Amino acid sequence: MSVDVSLAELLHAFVEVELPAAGTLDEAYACKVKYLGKKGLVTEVTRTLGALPPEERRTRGQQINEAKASCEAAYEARCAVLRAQAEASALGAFEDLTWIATPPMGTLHPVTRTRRALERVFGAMGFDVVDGPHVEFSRFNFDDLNIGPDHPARDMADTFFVEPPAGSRWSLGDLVLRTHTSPVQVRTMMQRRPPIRIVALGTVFRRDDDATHSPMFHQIEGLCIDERVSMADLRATLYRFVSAFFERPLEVRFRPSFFPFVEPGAEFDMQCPFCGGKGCSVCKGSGWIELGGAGMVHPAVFEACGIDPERYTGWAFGFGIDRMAMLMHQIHDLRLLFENDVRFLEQFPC
Ligand code: FA5
Repeated sequence: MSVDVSLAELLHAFVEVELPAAGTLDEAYACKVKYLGKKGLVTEVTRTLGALPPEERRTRGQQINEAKASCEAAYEARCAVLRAQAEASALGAFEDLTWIATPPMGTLHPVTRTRRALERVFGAMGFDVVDGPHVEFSRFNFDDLNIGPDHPARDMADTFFVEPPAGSRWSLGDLVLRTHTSPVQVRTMMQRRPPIRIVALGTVFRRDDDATHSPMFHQIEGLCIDERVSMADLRATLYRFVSAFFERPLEVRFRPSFFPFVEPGAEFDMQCPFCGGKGCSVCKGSGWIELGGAGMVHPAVFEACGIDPERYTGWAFGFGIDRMAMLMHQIHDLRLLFENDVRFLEQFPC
């Protein structure tokens, strides 16, 4: 806006200094009167117009009108702020007499909700939900799953070993915090005879710690054993699961991979439930989301568990529950799930 210096100074004093200093609506109004009232400072400037030559009068008049409009706008804006402040402090002073009757409600943790949803879907598909201990025998966690003594997963760098109680018959190295839910496969095969159709969900532990890896996390394991069970059944089951879980038909694909306890082994992806496979920010444009590992139960595992590999075949799969919760709730850092910050957790009301 083009105004001469004195008009500019008046404008500055009103808009930048006196109006912001007004702490109440009354003070703001007094300030307005001082500048824009009948005897106000800006109005005084208007009175000088008559003494000007006609050609200057026009330009000057326009400048004064613009200055007045700016003052009015600044006044309205300041009043809006003061009104909001007055309202907020009136609310703050208000005592909510119903508060005692409505204490804050707890909600289920997003991982618990995801875990229960998984149990519901697999339960409806005919799977028994079974459990296993967190402190596990190395034998069940590794050996019986065909993970040999030299396998890198056994390394102290990956596994939390548990010191056996003094005087027990176990030596250091015999007990671990389970590194996956797959030892529940072993326990189940040792306890039950086929046909077997179970899922095991629970906490697992690894020496891992970053935005996508936690030292304590959750997995789900699926196991199906019967005569003539095939990789095609596995794929159909995973297809039915993801479609039921996300309530829309979603494709599943396998990529060849290696896990010592399955042969053949695969990693499996599902079509992105957010874009239906077209590509979006969640699936990073690929249309697919990695879920976990799967494959046909290795004959060596059957033998270790006393199941006849000539008669039975089986498949197994496993994936991370926390990653599924992150996907469902669009959480980008896994660690948020375990920091127990109420401000984060209360964003997931039941
Ligand atoms: C396994 O743990 C196999 N037991 C899965 C399996 C079961 C394969 C049956 C074949 C047959 P993996 O190490 O890839 O596989 O872990 C499976 C999933 O757990 C991963 O896809 C990932 O979603 C999740 N996961 C792995 N490490 C972490 C971690 N540190 N924090 C959070 N999630 C993790």
